[in-house]
Amino acid sequence: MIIRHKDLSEPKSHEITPESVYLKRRELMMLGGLASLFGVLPGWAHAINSVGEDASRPRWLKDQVAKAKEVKSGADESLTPYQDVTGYNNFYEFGTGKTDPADNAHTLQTDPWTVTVAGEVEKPGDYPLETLLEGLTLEERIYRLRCVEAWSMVIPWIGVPLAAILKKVQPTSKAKYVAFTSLADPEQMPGVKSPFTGIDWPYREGLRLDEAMHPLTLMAVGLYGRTLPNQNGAPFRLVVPWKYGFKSIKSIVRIELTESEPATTWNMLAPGEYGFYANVNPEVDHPRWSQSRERRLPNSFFDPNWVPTRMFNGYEQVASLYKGMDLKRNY
Ligand SMILES: Nc1nc2c(c(=O)[nH]1)N[C@H]1C(S)=C(S)[C@@H](COP(=O)(O)O)O[C@H]1N2
Ligand SMILES: [Mo]
Repeated sequence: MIIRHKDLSEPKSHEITPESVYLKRRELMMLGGLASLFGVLPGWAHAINSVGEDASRPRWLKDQVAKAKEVKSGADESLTPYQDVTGYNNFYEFGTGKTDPADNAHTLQTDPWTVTVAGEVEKPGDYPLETLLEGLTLEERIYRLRCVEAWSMVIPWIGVPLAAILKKVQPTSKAKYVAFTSLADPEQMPGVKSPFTGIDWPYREGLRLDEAMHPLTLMAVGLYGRTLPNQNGAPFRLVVPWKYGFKSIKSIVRIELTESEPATTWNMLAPGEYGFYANVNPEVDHPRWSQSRERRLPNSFFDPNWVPTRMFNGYEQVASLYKGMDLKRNY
């Protein structure tokens, strides 16, 4: 069954991938199972099988991920291969190099995982991840991810709208923002120990409540039909497809509803370069580089694969959230 969200689907004709190019999750799993019996695997199925991150995940999460339903979400472009999605990452808790997270994040312990819900909510508390997701149907959504560094990917996430989780914990009438905090454990995360990032740990992010409630805003627990690899923010991370990637905070341990705008990591570090809103906007350049185009991965030095950057990363249905706001000032 396909759940259709009308306001989410507006694929552009040039972006449509022929159905045959996109191997469906279940077909892949069957194929993977069959093929491994005979010792032949398509390249990326092999890559997934060889990662093995699923082995350390709890049964309940694997089962829930396996039952995810496809939702058309407007980015039916060619998917960025699994190897790039899981091998080229920003996750400074594990180092600042693009391959550091894939090399180092195996030390992250993701089960059991507890999320503290605090602040302006009727039902605060320490929630096991299983309880937060209980009774919710996971959705598979293909989103573009546009990093502020001017590269981008197309990723098939698995998750639930943040709105469904907020509904469980019931924001009070005073709640105006949602503040998120990542795990910051120097024992598990070598980057947290390192003096080189200048980041005041833990990594923090935030959204206005109406942004948080928007149906595009996802809490992801998987990608490519599997639970999230550690380097992509296991076991539970935010995905806000119309904002620069740094808003999509990983490995979340705390969600706090607040009355005032929360402090956010990149804004604390360089307020002139990274704003609270961070909406993808080709007309507002980063002080040190243009934001009018992006390198779509996979690419290479000789074939950078530049594509034009689109307002709100192509998710123009969010424009009404910012009516009357000067997006040059609120970058
Ligand atoms: N906790 C935490 N979350 C984070 C980051 C980080 O360094 N730490 N990097 C952000 C940036 S800059 C990007 S582009 C995305 C990258 O997500 P991906 O590695 O899954 O593609 O994660 C974001 N979330
Ligand atoms: Mo980023």
